[in-house]
Amino acid sequence: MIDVRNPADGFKSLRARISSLGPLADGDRGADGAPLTVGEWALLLDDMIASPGDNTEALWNVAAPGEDDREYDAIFVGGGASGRFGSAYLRARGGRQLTIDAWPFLGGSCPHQACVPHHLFSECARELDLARHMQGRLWYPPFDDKQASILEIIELFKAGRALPHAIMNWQSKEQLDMEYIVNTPATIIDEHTVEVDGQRFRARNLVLCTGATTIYPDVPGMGKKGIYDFASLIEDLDYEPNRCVIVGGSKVALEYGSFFHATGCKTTILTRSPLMQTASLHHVDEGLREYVVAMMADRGIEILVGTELVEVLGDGRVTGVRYRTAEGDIQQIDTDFLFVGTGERPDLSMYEPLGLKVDERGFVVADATMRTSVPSVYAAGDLVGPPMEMFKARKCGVGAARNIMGEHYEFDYASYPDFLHTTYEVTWCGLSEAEARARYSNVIKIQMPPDDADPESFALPAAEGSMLYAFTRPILSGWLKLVIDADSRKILGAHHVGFGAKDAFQYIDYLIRQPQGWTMDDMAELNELFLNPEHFIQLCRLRAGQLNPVNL
Ligand code: COM
Repeated sequence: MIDVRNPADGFKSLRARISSLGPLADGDRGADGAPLTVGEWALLLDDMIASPGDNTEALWNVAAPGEDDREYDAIFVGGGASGRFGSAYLRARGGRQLTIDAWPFLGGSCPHQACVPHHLFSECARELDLARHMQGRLWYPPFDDKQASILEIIELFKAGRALPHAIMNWQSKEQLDMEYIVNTPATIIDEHTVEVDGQRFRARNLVLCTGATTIYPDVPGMGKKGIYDFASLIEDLDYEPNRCVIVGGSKVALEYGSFFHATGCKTTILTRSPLMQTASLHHVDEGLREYVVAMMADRGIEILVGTELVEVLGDGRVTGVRYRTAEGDIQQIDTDFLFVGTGERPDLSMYEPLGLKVDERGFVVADATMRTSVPSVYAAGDLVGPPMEMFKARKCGVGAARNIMGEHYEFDYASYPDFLHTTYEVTWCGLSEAEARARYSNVIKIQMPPDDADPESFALPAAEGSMLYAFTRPILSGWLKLVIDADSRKILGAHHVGFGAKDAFQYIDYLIRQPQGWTMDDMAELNELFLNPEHFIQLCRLRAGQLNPVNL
């Protein structure tokens, strides 16, 4: 083991080893007797990630005897978003926690293979889309479809990911005062006991936060080279794909498909259900869905609905796929890159000693306090099912911590705002128009462009990020809708495709879920900074004078 907690003990050799790994800026050179700096952590983690076989020792950041001898309130198994945020909260409440992760860093898959690279890819997709659309106009040069390399963007991410990892370890130790052991797996002994790095630790509670991984379809040829999911794409891609087929219609399929296609890698999506009509997404407004899918098709992405992958072709490496069409015949596409976006499931084998209740899809059953079927054992994050989103993981982890520390805290993670990226931000919260009409008798909507306008000539919504589209091809500038109960004037749902949409939705979601609701008049009282990406404030103000509001 390497003790990273006590700078006096064995630290000189660790510091010397880190110095030998690469150059350190002056501000990142730790003084003798001082804890590791972010720069030192980054060098160490970069090396551990690049050469795991040479770096098998666990990193211990655990209180020494006499420093804190209290019983642990919780051991968090997994130090991703839920484990790290739950640990930080529990520690901030004065409790004692231990967080364990098999990777050498905290933060989990998010900064390593999932959300952080995905956001980098989404930003690339957006930039590339604009550059391609604007080519030959203003200062935009001609767009060469082969100018963006998927491999190069992934290499860029991998070269930089040790820094976020370093911040997670440094912040968790130096600022959040957490105890952790990383770079070694945990073994569950019973509902209070975990073995890690050859030692047993006991706690009042366990919080299970080990996430989920992609399920691959069970079809012939699945083991070939050239087949990736969001995680193996980062770790294993070693060539530039020229043609992409995506199997599945999940969020991941839309997001990565939009990215691959924007780089110039022609992409086909094979999906059983129409995009955004899968069971894993809820409250999707049909108008928003149609705009999203139409804009993906407009970019040239081929979306084959009702299809099923039947075989992966190739001698060792993927050269094509065969699929069944909606009509039942078998077709073939030549491709050198198959991406799997069929959803994720947890591996629960390590929890067998606990006898946890599991639902029909394979997720751990937990109630709104995050308690599992086993007293004293909590579960959080992707382990308990969708949404596989950051806010839910973090709030679940914090919810478990709050309950462990004696508060009664419930988090209904089944009701949530949602989002995805194509080359746009796509956000939605509250009810879809159809859901609202099923529950309320007098529903109106404020929508841009309105149903009776020609979107090719109606240049709204337009604001940050969409002005160039609005002035060159208005239909590309986005789409938005507010769903309102005209009787109470309360906003029931908000749906937006565009840019900057995510920022607004964090607050709109909260406001419309207040017990007293959030009316179109409340919205009209906000001070909008013109132009703003949502337009909701000024559009509500245009209608707020009406005693009996109608569609806009
Ligand atoms: C974010 C990881 S990249 S965590 O949620 O801060 O732990």
